[in-house]
Amino acid sequence: MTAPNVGNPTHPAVTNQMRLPRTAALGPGRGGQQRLLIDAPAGAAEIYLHGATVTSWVPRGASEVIFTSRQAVFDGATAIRGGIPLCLPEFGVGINGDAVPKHGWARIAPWRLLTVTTTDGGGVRALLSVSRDRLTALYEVEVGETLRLGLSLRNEGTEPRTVEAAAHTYLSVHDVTASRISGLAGAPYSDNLARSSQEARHVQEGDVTIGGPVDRIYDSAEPITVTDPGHQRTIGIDKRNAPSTIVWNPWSTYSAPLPDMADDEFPAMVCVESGAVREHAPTIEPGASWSMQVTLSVESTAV
Ligand code: TA6
Repeated sequence: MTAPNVGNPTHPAVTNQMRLPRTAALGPGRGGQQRLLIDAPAGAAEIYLHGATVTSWVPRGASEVIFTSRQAVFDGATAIRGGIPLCLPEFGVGINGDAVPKHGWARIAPWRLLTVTTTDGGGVRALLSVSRDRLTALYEVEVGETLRLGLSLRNEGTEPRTVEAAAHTYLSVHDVTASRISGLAGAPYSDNLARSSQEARHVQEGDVTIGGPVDRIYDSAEPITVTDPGHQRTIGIDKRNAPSTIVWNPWSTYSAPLPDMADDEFPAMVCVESGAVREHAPTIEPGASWSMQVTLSVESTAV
């Protein structure tokens, strides 16, 4: 996938004039929110324009890969609980610890759908964009046997700008306690659940397994594999220019207070997020762009 060109000022289409391929439809989804529904030979997906949130991806012949809570709120204001929200231009409370809204404005902004086209591999490619505060984001979502995400940011301002970005990918797993997350062995990480910053720094030993709340930011750009034995599959995550990997499961401890997540859902999800956050946040010069790519894939382990 080539990075979308955010330098091109002539965006070709607005939503209501766009021609869609026969494998895509734009209309009201949950809560009446605008949703692009894709049902192509290579895979199906749903993308809400609210936050450009991909809430479903089903490669052809496979089952749902993305977790979205049945209690997620679709009101055009609240961040969608699940899917692949985009944290931008801050991750969490940001580098200075005081960012509002949490995870940045882009995940709760109405994105514009610019184009929807078919791909050679029997899939569909959607291009979305949002601009605010002298930052323009272009987001290319290519739905097929793999799910390819390309985020490109352009600094339209006159000063250099440091921006955090992450694809907050909620993966659907059969039983999180049976999953293993490989690819992070040896990576340093910061534990957001540590009592103090002195206790927060660790180095990952072996695979990550989950038997309680986990909320960690790893310094790692390595490809990740998540085993999902109950669904007889492994999920792969490959990235380019995404030096941070975040792993999150709230467990019952932190999911119970969340009104938009049911109490029995935490075992069926794990977030393995790809981005560039904290000390890895890129500084973008005026007029310059920065981009990252994330590719999800699924391999069956059924015998
Ligand atoms: O990516 C992990 C994290 O930053 C956690 O700290 C946790 O709060 C999670 O995201 C969800 O955040 P949200 O604002 O969607 O409730």
